[in-house]
Amino acid sequence: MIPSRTRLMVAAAAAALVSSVAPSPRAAPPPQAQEPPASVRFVTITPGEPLERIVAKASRVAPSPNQLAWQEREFIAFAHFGMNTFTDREWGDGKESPALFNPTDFDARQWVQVFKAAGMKLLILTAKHHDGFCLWPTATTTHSVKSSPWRNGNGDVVAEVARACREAGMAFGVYVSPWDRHEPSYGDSPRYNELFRAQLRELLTGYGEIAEVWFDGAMGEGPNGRRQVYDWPSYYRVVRELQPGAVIFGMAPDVRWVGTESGYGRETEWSVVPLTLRDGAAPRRESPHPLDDAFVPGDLTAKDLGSREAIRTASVLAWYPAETDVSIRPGWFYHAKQDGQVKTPEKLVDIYFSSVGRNGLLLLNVPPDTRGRIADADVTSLMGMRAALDRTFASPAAEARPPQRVSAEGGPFRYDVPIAAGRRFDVALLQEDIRQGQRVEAFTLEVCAAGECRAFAQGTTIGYKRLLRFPEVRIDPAHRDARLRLTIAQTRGTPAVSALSLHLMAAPLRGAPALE
Ligand code: FUL
Repeated sequence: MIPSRTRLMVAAAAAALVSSVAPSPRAAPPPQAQEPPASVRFVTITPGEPLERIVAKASRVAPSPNQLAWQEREFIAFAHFGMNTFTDREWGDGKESPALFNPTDFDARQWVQVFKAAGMKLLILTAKHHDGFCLWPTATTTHSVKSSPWRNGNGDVVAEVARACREAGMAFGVYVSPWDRHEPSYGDSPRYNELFRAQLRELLTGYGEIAEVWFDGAMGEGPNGRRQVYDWPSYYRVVRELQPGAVIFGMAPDVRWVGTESGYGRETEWSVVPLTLRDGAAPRRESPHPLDDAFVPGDLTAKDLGSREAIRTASVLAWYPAETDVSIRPGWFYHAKQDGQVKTPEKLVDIYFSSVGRNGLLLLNVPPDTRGRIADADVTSLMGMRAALDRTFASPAAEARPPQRVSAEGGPFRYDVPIAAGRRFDVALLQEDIRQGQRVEAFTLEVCAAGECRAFAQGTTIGYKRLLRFPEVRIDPAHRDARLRLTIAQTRGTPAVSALSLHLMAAPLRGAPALE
């Protein structure tokens, strides 16, 4: 939806089957791994450095504490709500009368109850979209809830949503559009930058802890015909000062847009990617946010962001993980005419496997309606998705956290996990301990029983989490020695596999029971 983005559809694909391989002998445990070098948030590469050294450097890049906390949330909610909800539009032009904003039965607690039951861990609210209408009673403009009939102009959507989140133990975040089609100062760069920082300050001081600040790159002409030059580093400074625990999404160096709004991430998704820095600017090593002043915002939409080929020519490699945003409906905002087009539980499960299951974070938008509530159709789909995921992951056919490494000396890294006789599975879950970085480049999964191993799935990157689906495999009830074997064929140094398990996919439950 934003002009600078190229839409890129990455189709979901089942893991390819590979042919059977000969059994490998039971290997002796590997020698004690050497103490890994300390991990870092970024590395710089000097021109002409050999690829092997670049790869070794890449293997040391790891998330900041904020990035780690963000990644562990896995599945989070987006709520597009505002003027567009009442005008039935996706992008307002800023000329809308505040009189139009009037939810009839606003209930932030109902949103949070639904999102929590769906397993989402954070809620990001569109505090201001491109039309400039502010959902909080800001002092910076009259174009806000204060001028609306809702709660006689005494309402504050941001406060009610923040409170509902706090009460339910859900983290809270804000989308604040820098592009503002209402604000007269937009395009008068210094003046608007000042106003935007003031809006940020209000949002980041008045509503408790903010876990994520969402900046997209949409931008247009100001009313005076001039183009607004955003002072990004000054925006980051406000966030860093007022909410040191927050990550900044999008036009900032913490979390990147995955590059598509389909909900499908890349099959090979690296969290360590090359970054472009401003000419002559260098990262500030001593800072907790070393890239803020040098970072050049932009969308990374290429198919390959982090392979050996992609990092070969990098000058800086940083931990910059992907957030996958998608809406449960065709639009980002609620439109009654789309009530019949809410994504099914099956589709949502597919999206989950293709976002969380591809080393990304899933940011699923569920737009509240003109009442100010989540509509029934959306609730039903979300609950169906949750039930299917819970049932799929409830009783693994095999599980180890972390799995035991059994590689022979000098051979590829191998891990073995016992599988109970008679079990069936068609899903594999793999995780790397990303506190140490992201290292695995290629792996194969085999099932070994009665002296034979058969490969049933393979993949490239793992990262924080990798989910693979494949045709069902069934362990013969007579095979009491069955084992799952993970072989890492290519890696950037010693891998740290933290979880490995097998599951049987549950059929998504249509018409799952509604919330009480
Ligand atoms: C984009 C916006 O233009 C869309 O309206 C929506 O908010 C999407 C999540 O981000 O940049």
